[in-house]
Amino acid sequence: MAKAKEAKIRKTAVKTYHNYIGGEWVKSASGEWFNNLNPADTTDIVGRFPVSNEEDVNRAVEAAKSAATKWRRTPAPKRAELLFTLGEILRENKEDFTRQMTREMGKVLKEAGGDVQEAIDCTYYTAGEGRRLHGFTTPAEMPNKFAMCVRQPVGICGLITPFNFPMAIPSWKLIPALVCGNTVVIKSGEDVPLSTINLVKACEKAGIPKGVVNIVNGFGEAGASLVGHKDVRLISFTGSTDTGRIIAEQCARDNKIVSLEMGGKNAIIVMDDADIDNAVEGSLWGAFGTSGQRCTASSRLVVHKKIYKKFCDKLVEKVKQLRVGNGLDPKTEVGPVINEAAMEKILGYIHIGKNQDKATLACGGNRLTKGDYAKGYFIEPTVFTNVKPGMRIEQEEIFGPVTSVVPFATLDEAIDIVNGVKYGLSSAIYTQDVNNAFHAMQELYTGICYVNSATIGAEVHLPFGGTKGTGNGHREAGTQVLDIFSEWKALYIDYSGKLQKAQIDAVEI
Ligand code: UN1
Repeated sequence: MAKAKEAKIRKTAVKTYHNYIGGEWVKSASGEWFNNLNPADTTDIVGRFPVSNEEDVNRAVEAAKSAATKWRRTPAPKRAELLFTLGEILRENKEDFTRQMTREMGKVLKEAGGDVQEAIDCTYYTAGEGRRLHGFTTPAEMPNKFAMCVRQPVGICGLITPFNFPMAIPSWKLIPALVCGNTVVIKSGEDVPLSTINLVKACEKAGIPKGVVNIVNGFGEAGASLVGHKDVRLISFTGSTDTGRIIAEQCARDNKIVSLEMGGKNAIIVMDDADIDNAVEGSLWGAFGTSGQRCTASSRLVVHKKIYKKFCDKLVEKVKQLRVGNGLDPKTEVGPVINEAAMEKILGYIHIGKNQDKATLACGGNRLTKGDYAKGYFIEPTVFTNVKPGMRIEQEEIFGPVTSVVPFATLDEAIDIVNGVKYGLSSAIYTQDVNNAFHAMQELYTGICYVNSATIGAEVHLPFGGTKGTGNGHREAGTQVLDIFSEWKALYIDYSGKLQKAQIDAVEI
């Protein structure tokens, strides 16, 4: 009896979610499911989600194909009207979506709210493109001939999204893809499927036609099938550099468009003329916000040796006071990391920092296991000092609540340190000297650069992306993202009534 009751509770307590294909919420072809766990309390099952395979992806791509012509021919301002409605729906549901995001991803409520807000901002801003999507005209070289350029959609887009910004990053890809007239298949991040489903449900509610937006949930098999599908014209991926490289290779073989946003090893330079307290606050936020799980995280603090000790003392004192815990508790400042594998990787880097690099562990360094902590993936905010350029913790992306403080003597030396990694996403400098600021802005080879602010906090109307190992030259957000999701078409109209040969016929002057 007791057992039956327990089974019933479990059945009703764990909600089941589905794939969205061709306007229907459907099970996966295999009928398999996976549990989505709360990383702050792994006894809390957020929901069960379909494990999708090639068959599911084929169906989703088929649905996207069926919807493509009508959507492409829908005038862009009309497509955008639906997106404005979507923005309204996201705004109305912000609180719910925020709580659900914290529960499945772990980031603290304020930051989850920021994540949903970023999706709202992206939706309103990019929907505005429906009445712009500017092309251009230019003179033709022959008389009585007109030349112009317009954007055309690329076709079916596969969007593969990560765990760390469960609604913002899918929106960065989805909204511009839609405003440009593409249809899409999203493969959600396996640790955060609920937030992406919330976004897709909002699209359904906004009246976006069936088949225009499809979502398959699951793991690598679904992602690989999407990348390998012959009818998918474009892959937009955010995630690890290793996976991105595999995707790029496959896309090169199939001649697909591919846009990649990958790792970072971002740094803040703190000059001896900086406002130290402001720099410490910025470093704290940049390094430990989202438990360091941002591509833009400030995982290196490159500090002038004249103020090095003072800066480190102040920083460590503040880091020790950070409140680690369940993100649903409004007092929490640092939540858990996403899953066990991530926790092991981060602890592995802490071990490397201590034993191989032989940097000084100034604070933190351990998994938290007492009481409720034991149920989740909590790591103490960790600071390494006396870190030297070239050490592994200084070079490799850790993606956790760990930062390294590196001393330097001159600004040019600091710039070399910041640039001396394989990534190039974000950088920052704290200084009160305008010459230092402009020199750094010129020399730091990153896609984003901040002055007197941390390396995180990009806004949606500016381009987002990085140099070197961070990406492949594309930029998301801003109007620049339109260059990913549309292709240029050059149009020539000859109204001379006769054959005119460009480059060959002489034009009388
Ligand atoms: C990411 O880290 O993958 O600039 C995205 C920021 C956020 C987006 C980060 N607006 O930190």
